[in-house]
Amino acid sequence: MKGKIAFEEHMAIEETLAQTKDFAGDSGRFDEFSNEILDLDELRLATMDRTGIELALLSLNAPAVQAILDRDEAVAVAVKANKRMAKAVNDHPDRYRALAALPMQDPEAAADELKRCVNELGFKGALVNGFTQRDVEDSAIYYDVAEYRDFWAVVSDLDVPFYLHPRMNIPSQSLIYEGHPWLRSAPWGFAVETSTHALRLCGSGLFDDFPNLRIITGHLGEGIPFGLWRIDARMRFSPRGYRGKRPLGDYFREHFHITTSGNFNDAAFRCTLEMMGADRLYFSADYPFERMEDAANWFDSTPVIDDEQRQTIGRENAIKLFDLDM
Ligand code: GRE
Ligand code: ZN
Repeated sequence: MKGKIAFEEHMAIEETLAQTKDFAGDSGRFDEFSNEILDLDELRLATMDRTGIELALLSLNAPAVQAILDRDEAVAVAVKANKRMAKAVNDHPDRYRALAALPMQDPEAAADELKRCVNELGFKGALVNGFTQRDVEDSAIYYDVAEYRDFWAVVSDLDVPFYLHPRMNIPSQSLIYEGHPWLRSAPWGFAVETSTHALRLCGSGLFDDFPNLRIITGHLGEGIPFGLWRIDARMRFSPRGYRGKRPLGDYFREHFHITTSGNFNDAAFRCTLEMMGADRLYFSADYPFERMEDAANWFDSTPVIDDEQRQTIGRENAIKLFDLDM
């Protein structure tokens, strides 16, 4: 399919590149991977051309800003990354838009940077890599807590989507993975971490306060669509501490938007489609952690959807979600 729009497509800057080294595959591949994640010109555009991706919304790699302990440094790195993305959009206005990196260490600074990116640079939303650390390594702050309500008010006012992207949990919260480092990372731990954060948002009353908030999760919803019925079923018996006014599934179906990034599987896609509906699903690749070719070859031929739904999920839904001028 031509004309696809993808929006979990990562770039890096010098300051954040090294963090991706462990994820690039064997060490021999890091040079190639570095080229791919740093390049925002011919290499990436040629791959998009080959795979029918017309437009990519760029975002910074993970965990990047969210793992910086010092507030001022976090602001500086976010600003620098956003500047790089703004340049790419400016250089290739038909091929790129951008999602802002945000210094969540300081909710007010994060809100200000989002305002600046949206109002002055034309960014289409934010992509944040899970919880933020702050001041000390052993910290993990989730965005359902009270100090982020004013931040969410700004997201709501701007009316732009917020992509909640995975990161790895901190060691002190990873005892369950002891002796199995692979479990802590992209194959499993990313989804546990990110889905739990998403459920915290749902259970905090956030969406009662801000009924227009739109949260995006990748990887076909980080496992939540598969578990959604059971969450609501069991919540009737153990709702302790749940602060939403309505069943959790209502919030998830109304406020969450889900991409195919890095999860190119018919069975999981069928489940997500059935739980969320075709108007909540979007194509994305997760380049360069995934190959655009793998994402596109699967999406373009999956028998789970017909060609009309392929247009909707591959393109039209994204135009609406981000109010794109195309
Ligand atoms: C991602 O961006 O989704 C990602 C990483 C690192 C490893 C795998 C992966 O940031 O999917
Ligand atoms: Zn990603």
